[in-house]
Amino acid sequence: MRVSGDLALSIAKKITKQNNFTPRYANLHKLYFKDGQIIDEAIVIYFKSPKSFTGEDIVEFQSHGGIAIANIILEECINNGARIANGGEFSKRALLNNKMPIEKIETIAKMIESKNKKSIQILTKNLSGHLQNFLNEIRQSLVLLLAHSEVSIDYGEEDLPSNLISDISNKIDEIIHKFNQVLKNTSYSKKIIEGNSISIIGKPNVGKSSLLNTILGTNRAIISPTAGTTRDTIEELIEIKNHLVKIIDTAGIRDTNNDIESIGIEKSLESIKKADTILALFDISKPLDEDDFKVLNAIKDKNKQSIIILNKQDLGKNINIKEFENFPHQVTISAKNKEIDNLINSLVKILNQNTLTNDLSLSSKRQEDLIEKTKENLLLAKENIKNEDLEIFSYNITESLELISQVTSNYDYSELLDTMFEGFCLGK
Ligand SMILES: Nc1nc2c(ncn2[C@@H]2O[C@H](COP(=O)(O)OP(=O)(O)OP(=O)(O)O)[C@@H](O)[C@H]2O)c(=O)[nH]1
Ligand SMILES: [Mg+2]
Repeated sequence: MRVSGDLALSIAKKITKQNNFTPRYANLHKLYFKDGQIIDEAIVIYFKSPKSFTGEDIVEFQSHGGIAIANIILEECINNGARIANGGEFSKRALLNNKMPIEKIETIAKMIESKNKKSIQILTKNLSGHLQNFLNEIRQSLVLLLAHSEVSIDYGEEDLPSNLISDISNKIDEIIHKFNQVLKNTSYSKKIIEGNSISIIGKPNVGKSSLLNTILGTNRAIISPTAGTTRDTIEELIEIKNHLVKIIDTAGIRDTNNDIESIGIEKSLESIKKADTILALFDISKPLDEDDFKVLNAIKDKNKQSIIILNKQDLGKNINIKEFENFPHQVTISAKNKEIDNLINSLVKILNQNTLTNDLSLSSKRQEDLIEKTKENLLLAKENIKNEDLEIFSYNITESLELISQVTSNYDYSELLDTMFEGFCLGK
């Protein structure tokens, strides 16, 4: 347990009935109730302000495990003047006391949420000043552009070197290109951090939910011989050979008059659009029908990877596979008999194409928004320099500088703070 703030030390003194705490020393102390009765023994460490995580006085209690002991110590802290921290309050205080820059806090928040090793690998890069360096470089280029422009304004347009406009334009293009790369890498990293979404689609009864269950190794979805069993999409996160994936089971696609089923089918079609990879299921034991063609149509022109899955191989083959000629990935499985190895291999091959790059990625929506807005201003600047509108150009560059400064500097973000920190776990 961690207590932060002006009262931290006095609370520690009251609970331990000790007066001497050497900062940063771990000592075993008895902990007492107010009436003198012993609660437990615990290691108590005092971090004197400003040398602590929050920058304030902090006392940490390392008690024996178990919820009951922890709750009792917590209660005693509260009885002596502490209160329960709000979500992310420790990090918020660290930020306000200049112990940690905002972009680092955003990265840590993402790391806490992370569910696999690859995500951590991506995010730790952001802790080592990658982003700071990148933005400094951009900032220097912008300052240089601004200087060029200001000088030209001062000296009058007759002194403008003939190639100045094209030089400035090219420089802006270079910066925008760098931003685009970072944004692209960010959306790519996000997939790794949040999980590639993989949608299982097909007409009713082909075994979509059976496949979901077999992949998960649990009875997550209801399975039945009645067509139209799954009415709503079901999402589950799972790690497949070190790849985090979000598997989505959907309602079977077919013509229906049932209102509820129709809503489910709308969601299935929506899920095709959102998915990174599609698993399209067909029953190998029956000839393709109209509904199967509807499914094929829905994935035909999509610019994303699809695997054609011929399920129910245990029932024998009665399908014309010519219809699948244009799809490079095809596997035959039995979801019911848990024979899905070739599907997993095929899927892993697709997922392996997402190899990690060393490029920078952003770790929050706030950072992305600021980069997008900076980009917009630079596009305006480019337009204005073409029209030799130097003053407006300078204004656009100044705006851009201000915007990218906000990515890393403790700018005025008071209203942003609460929304940002409430997503944090307690005690972080
Ligand atoms: N023989 C055989 N039957 C299977 C196989 N996979 C699924 N089934 C059966 O097919 C029926 C339908 O399976 P579900 O998994 O509910 O099918 P679904 O595609 O989710 O169906 P909807 O939710 O209605 O769209 C069930 O009776 C399953 O037991 C398989 O590989 N072989
Ligand atoms: Mg189903």
